[in-house]
Order: sequence, then structure tokens, then C-alpha cells
Amino acid sequence: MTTPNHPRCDRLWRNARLATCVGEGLGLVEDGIVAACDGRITYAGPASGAPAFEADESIDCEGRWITPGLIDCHTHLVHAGDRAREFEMRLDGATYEEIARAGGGIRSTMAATRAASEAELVGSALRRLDALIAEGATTVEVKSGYGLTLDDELKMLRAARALGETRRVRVRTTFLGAHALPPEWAGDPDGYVDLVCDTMIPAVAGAGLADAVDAFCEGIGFTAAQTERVFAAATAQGLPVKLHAEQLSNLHGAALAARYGALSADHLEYLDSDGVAAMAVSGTVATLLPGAYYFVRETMLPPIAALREAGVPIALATDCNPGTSPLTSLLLVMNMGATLFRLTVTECVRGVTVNAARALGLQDEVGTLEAGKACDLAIWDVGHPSELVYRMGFNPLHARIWSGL
Ligand code: DI6
Ligand code: FE
Repeated sequence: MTTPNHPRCDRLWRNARLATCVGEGLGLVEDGIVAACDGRITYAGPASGAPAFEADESIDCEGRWITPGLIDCHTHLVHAGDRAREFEMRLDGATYEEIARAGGGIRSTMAATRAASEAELVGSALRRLDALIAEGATTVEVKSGYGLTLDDELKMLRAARALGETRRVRVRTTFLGAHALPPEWAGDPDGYVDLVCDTMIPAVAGAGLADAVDAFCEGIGFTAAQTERVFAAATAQGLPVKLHAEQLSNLHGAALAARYGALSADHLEYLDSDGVAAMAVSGTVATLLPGAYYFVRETMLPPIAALREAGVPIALATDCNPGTSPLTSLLLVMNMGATLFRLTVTECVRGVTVNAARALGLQDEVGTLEAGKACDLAIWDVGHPSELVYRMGFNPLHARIWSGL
């Protein structure tokens, strides 16, 4: 019977330690409980001072740590084929840009993706999604951008949506039509951008298949002026924008993204102080992708100290893609964030929870242990949250809870 002093809940996790990620730090709670009703958190905090819940099911966590379910806010999970052979060529000395200009790179994945059926795309992406889920991921962003025709981009986005219907995970989709110039548009990038803006974005928005629009603003991608046209078309359809910015050079994409109120600007190795300042003003999240930094053997570090000083929220993601980051581990991403970028444990954990939620515009829905949010939990067999960042290639996940179950 529910009374004000004995509120009912479906499930109660007790005898737990919590990293709520509420506030500035990790929001640590020693003797904590989490209560959920109808898939939502109704209480997360210290056991003392909590109401005496009447729970249908009460789970003894035996002192384990609970974090918010992990969020991968930048992936290209849906694609066909792999680029292991190109990896070998790079080991022999070829650069990413040389391979891209020789018709390899993104365009070779494009050809494989165009040739694949929607079911095949779902099938191959599920293997990667399952690897993320096995480490506690509960929300995953998935981009298009390897189809580069209207039909093939729609196919990719439908495959991405299907992932969220096949597994107990929240999927957010991003339209990345301006990822690479497809060969049939060689010599006419503005013509292709017209197609993206005038045909693809309205179609994708009309079909409800994208939650955001992204572009690759880079020498081997699209110029800032072309990117701005994509942003204008997205904004006209009411879709928020994000950007692959300053990964290999500084085209001032992050500042442009900030002007359009972008959810995030991603990569950012070549970001300058004007870009940092613009992001701080607009509240745009800096999504750092240490897997890509590592895999392409980049040596230019993103301006971490400046981002920190300016108070720009920092997220971390896998960038899971076949060319520059064939990575499906958010635990390793956290470790790389610490070892390669010298982020703190707090920054790493917040980077794959609360700040990753914000990079997807989901800050009211997920990313912290807080009443009202979806009950997405990762329960870990660790002695302290620092262990989540410290280990390499070891998975201490005890249980994953998605929407309360
Ligand atoms: N930046 C990246 O790191 C990926 N896309 C992008 O815009 C690379 C994608 C690929 O090489 O297939
Ligand atoms: Fe990417």
C-alpha cells in the first residue's frame, strides 16, 4: 500500500555506492539507493534520509558502484565492410589523406555500404552495438554518411533506428550526408551540397529519421561555407546541428558550429582559442575522440586546458568507424582520455555520462542518477570509479539496467 512515508517503487537497488554525476564532480554517495518506477528514477541518493520504499523487487548491490548507463555520443556504427587492408597500407607509410585522395578511405566504405541491404547493415552493426552494451552503454548515437545518395542515406538511418528496436538501448540518429564527396559528384561539391540541403535534409526530416545533422568540415571533406549551408538547411527543418571540426586542420568549424547553437563540435585537435571562446558562449559540448587520435597517430593534442578554463563541457566517444577508429569500448575511451589527453577520472566519467547526454540534447532524459530521469544504470564490480578509467581491456560490468529493467 502506498502511503506518503512508504512510497511504492518497482525496483530498488540498495547497499550501493553511487557516482550520480549530479553537480560539478562525480556526485559520490557512499551508502546509496536507487528507486525506479515505470522505468524512471524516483530517488537516487543516500539511504539515510530516503523514504522507506515499498519495492516490488529489492536488489542488494553488495557495495558495488552504480554509475549512469554509459553514453556513446559519436559513432558511425552502421557501415559495411572494414578497412583492415588500408590499416596495413598506413603501417607501410601511407597517410589517411593520401589513401582518401586515392579513392580509398570513406569512399571505399561508401561502396560497401551502398551494396549492402538494410538487414545486412543492421546485422553487422549489432555486433559492434553488442560490444558497447556489454560494457554498460545504454544510449548510442549513430550517424549516416556512408550512403551519400538519398536512398542509401535513408537506408542507413532506418538501419540505425532498427538497432534501437532490436536491443534494449536508446539510439539517437544523426544525418551526415556531408561526410565525403561521392564520386558521381567529383568536381562539383557545391552541386552535391545542393542535393544534401534541398533534397536529403528535407526528406530525412520529413521521415523523422534524424535527431540531428552533422558534417565533416575538413580539407578532405567540406568547406566552412558548404558546412554553413548544411547548417542553414538543418535549422530550417528544426534539426539541431553538430560538427566534425578541426580534426586534421583548422577551418574554424567549431566557431561556425557555435554560431548555429550546435549541440557539439567533435575531434577538435586543431581548435584555436577563438573556437574555444565561441563554444563556451554557445554552450556547445567539446566531444573528444581519443580513439581516432590514437589510431591515426595524431600528435596535435586538443586544447584541453583552454577548454577546461573556459568551462566548455567535455564529452568522450568512440567515433566507432572503419577508417580512423575501429573501437567499440567506452572503457578504453575513458582510459585513452586520461592517458593521451590527461583528463581526470572525473572528466572521463562525466565525458561518457552527463556531458555525452548533453552532446545529444538528452540532458533532461539521461546521463545522471537523478529523480525524473530514465533509469539507465551501469553496476560495476570495482572498488572505486577510478578503476573504470584505470584498466585496459578488462570489463568489470556486473549488470546493466535500461529503462528500469
Ligand atoms: N572523421 C572521422 O574520423 C571519420 N569521419 C570523419 O568525418 C572517418 C570516417 C572514415 O574514415 O570512414
Ligand atoms: Fe566521426
